[in-house]
Amino acid sequence: RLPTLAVVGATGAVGSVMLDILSTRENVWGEIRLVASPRSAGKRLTVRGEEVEVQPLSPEVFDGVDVAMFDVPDEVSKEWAPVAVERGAVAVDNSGAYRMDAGVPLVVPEVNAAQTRDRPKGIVSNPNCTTLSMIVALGALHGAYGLTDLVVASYQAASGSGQEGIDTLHDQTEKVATDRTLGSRAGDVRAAVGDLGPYPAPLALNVVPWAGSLKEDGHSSEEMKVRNESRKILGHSELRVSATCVRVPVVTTHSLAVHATFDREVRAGEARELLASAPGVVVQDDPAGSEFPTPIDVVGTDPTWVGRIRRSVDDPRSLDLFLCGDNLRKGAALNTAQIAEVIAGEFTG
Ligand code: 11C
Repeated sequence: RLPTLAVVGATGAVGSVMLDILSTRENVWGEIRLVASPRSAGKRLTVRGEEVEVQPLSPEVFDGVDVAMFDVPDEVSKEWAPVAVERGAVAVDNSGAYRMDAGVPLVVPEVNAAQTRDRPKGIVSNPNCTTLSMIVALGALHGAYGLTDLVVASYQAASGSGQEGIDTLHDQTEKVATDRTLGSRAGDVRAAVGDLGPYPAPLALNVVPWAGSLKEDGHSSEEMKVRNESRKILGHSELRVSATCVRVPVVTTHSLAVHATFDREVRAGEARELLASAPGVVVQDDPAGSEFPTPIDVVGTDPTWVGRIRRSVDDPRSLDLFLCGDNLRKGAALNTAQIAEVIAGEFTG
């Protein structure tokens, strides 16, 4: 029997990408049930070429469901993932609600797929999109050289903030598009864009060194997620991580500049070969030919793209890298789908 899947949050930014992914990957599912808030219920969406009516979130909607994916805010997952589990489903959660819970594995199939089975609460968690946009490549390097330190600067896309982020970036870009004087005086862009949407400063013609909420000692929640989730996924509780998370005027695809230090000396050429053969990683690294990943070229693709691979000038144990990953695909929907497929394998043998 093919397992039944519920997609909770089917109408959101990640949910729409999920329907595309479910329609294009090898089908491992029997029924696919689409679920959303009562506000979006009744809509008809296409998955696997068929129209399916969106059902309102309720305990009964999980009856007969084997795997329930959640792409909803933390508080919704917190309340509803246990309900799905109680009704017999395994929950795969893409919110931050359970990621650091000791009874919930945090899984990236290319790195730690086996941990999917160790789920005492019936929940498997999907990492934050910023962590996910680098961790497949870093997992491969860690396996070979043993990571000790990571210094990360992110360049995060607007769609990390959902549809509201995308709309804000487009609205602001429209407002600044034709006035060629903008950006030459402090405050002129701020006055031109008006509504800031979910951001603390204008995103058009700007970069904003902030993502998430304020945590201890001035770190943002996003920066703490990059640190804590990287440690958990790599099974490396001593890993030293410094992250600065920055929002940039890109619609979709997060980029990261990473300075990674290892237990032993590394060579850029060897690291490049290792990354090129790692599942889920593509190396694009020929600066002489202007070959390196950029978000507008990576968007819509599945792998983690890596370029600008250099050994640190001052430390033979360190590499500098630039990585890009589609934050809605591998960063969210694709990784969730991959975890769900690992679980589906338990049903079909
Ligand atoms: C962003 N990474 O780009 C965030 C969005 O913990 O799943 C995802 C937040 C999360 O704003």
